[in-house]
Amino acid sequence: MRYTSKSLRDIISSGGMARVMAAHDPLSAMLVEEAGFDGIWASGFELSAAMGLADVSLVSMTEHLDNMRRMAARTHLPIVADIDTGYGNAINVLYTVEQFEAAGAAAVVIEDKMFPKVTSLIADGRQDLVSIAEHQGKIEAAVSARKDPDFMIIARVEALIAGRGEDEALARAYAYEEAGADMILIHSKQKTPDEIEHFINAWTGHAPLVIVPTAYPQMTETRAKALGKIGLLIYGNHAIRAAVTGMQKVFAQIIEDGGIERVNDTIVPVSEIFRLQRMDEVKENENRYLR
Ligand code: SPV
Ligand code: MG
Repeated sequence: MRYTSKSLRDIISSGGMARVMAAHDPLSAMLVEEAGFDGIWASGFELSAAMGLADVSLVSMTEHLDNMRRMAARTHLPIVADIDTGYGNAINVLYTVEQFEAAGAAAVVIEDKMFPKVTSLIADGRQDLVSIAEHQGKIEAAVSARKDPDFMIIARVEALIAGRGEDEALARAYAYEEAGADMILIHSKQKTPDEIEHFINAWTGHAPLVIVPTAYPQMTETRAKALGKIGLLIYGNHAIRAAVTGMQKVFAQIIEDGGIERVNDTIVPVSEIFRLQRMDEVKENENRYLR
């Protein structure tokens, strides 16, 4: 059974806060599900990194969609697709949203940066934004393109990332809510939660907020819930960072030792990979069907 977009909307509209973890391929998406998160973040940053690329609009929509379909085929959780700027203007957004919904996403996040975008957390990044009116048009296009009313359109405000201050961030957030966004993602790269908490306390809109607390890890789930306005908390890049941590450690040890004997017991056994690959089902099917 695939969860529907409704399951994500259900959590949020009942006043809950959904916890969504990043993934970059079907296996990491499966591990997100097994760990007990409420959804999967189809992160542009993670997919770019997994392809050995910078997160600067190099990965094509087709590559992102292929990965989305593969993740959706192997998991049951709702998938929140990070579609960056929507791959162009409002006309491109119409097609992009249609494609991501058809590929199995439960929600899309569209940011108000100019295409091609530059990754948000980089120091001194070129952070050009489109006008408020242009992004409103893109959000309206996204809303009109969805088929399932429970498919969520999340507008992402990059004004704090671009250093434009809280007043502009709030103006943008209210404008995108007015354009029909179901939720507003407000992003910050400050090293403490102060900036984001100030914005959240100032927000008087009805749309629940979305945060990605990568830069300010002091923001625990308890602290986020206590703010009372957050519908979705995204762990933005912890799958790829965990994978890199694991591989760097093990590869270095093998080089140092000149063999695999010492690392063998420090990593999951091959049987664990067989379990994830459902080899038990393959065996059952062999018994049933192979003559
Ligand atoms: C991503 O994970 O691709 C994001 C979050 O957009 S961030 O990298 O923090 O901008
Ligand atoms: Mg992204």
